[in-house]
Amino acid sequence: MILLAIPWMIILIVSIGPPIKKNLMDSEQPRRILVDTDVDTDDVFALFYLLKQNKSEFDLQAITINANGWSDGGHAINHIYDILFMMDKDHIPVGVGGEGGILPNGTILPNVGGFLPIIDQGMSTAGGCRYRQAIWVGPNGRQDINSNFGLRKAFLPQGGRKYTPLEQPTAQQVMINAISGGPTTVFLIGSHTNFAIFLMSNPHLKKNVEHIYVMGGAIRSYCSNGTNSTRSESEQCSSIGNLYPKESNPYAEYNIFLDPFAAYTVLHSGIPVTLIPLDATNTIPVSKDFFIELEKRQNTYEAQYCYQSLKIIRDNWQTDRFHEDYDMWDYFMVGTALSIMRNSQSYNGENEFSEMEYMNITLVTSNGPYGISDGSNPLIDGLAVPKFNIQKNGVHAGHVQMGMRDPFCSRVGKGKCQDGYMKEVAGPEAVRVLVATKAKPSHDSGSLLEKEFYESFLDVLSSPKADWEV
Ligand SMILES: [Ca+2]
Repeated sequence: MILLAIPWMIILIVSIGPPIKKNLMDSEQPRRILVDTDVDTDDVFALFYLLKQNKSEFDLQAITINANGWSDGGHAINHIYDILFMMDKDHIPVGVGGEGGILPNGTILPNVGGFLPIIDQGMSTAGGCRYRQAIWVGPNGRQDINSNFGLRKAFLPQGGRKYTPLEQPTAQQVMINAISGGPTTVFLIGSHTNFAIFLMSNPHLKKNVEHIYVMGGAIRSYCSNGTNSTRSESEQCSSIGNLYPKESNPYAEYNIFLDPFAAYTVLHSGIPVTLIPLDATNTIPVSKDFFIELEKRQNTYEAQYCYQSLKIIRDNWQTDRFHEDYDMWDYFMVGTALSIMRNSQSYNGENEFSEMEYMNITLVTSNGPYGISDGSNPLIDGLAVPKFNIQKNGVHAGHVQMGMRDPFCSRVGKGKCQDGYMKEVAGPEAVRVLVATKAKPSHDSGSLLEKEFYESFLDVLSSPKADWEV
């Protein structure tokens, strides 16, 4: 019996050999990443954290810019180019927007995207910017973000790459090139316009998108009294979102509100999504202890740029609650995502920095009653066949918020708009996503820094150039 068993053992070993070897080889490949960003200050810190990782582990393939958020296209590109030049990463392609449009029948013309939410894209990139009205133009808004309070030109070195209108690679082309190259993980840290248009235009490339990590949304966000609420409690909170002013829509978070239909398209794409919403980022503000420690650790240009940026924001903060209210939005998402990716055997998102939980959610894109055309919704208004074949009486066919002071949304009592609300639901409309709920405390009980990610961010930012970069 023993002799008879030996050939079978050999066959077994031979047959299981190659797959194990292949897995080992796969795990040695760098993880390919694409970042779509609106180039706010926290996006820059997120890029620092990502680009200072070992390239043989995490390899940033491309950056695309959604220019319907906190910064304008040309400024945003030059900001990114200067950062990449400072970090010796000039090889990374950068794309933004593009001309074109989406026809009334839903046909997406080439190279469209980035300047308007999908719902408003016609034959040009000019429009009412209904959602972008949530972002004010002057000080503390786009004016400051575009220039990073003047620090961009004062601090960053300028390389050879500059924004050139009409010659700039488009976001869509850069996404196609990067994602065609192999399995790619996508980080969305602004509105979802570019990536939703990519998915709608290139269904054959969907298989190359391994996973999507999103900073955005508010699900069970903290109430103003500081307690982490359950859903039923959150509905009693005055606001779970972070729009300003909040009277018209107390539910939405900026990134999602800037293009709810795009975010719905991404969430319901069938690609696995992990979400880092306000629920989690509210628990990791730029604390006073972190700020003091950052000031002490200024041995790299990245740490200096980060500190000087935060100091300007703190010094201009309109209340004395900067250290409680200014959170680590996009860089906490990138930190959590990379930690999850390092733990790729885990299905529950185990990571160093954040508690995680599965939730069943969908995304609100319009407000009931559905199917009544009131002139607010270009997906249905005046069209015999609704755009993108949406249902005439379905969830996309209601009133769409027209602006921050839309009378429909500001009605007393019911009628508060929910465009961009990431809502927990049951049934077929729900998508099961992994959600970050709370930043983890520091592993080191003796540390002055309360959260684990504070320490990691400081370590990464203050680390000198490694051997592989020299
Ligand atoms: Ca952002």
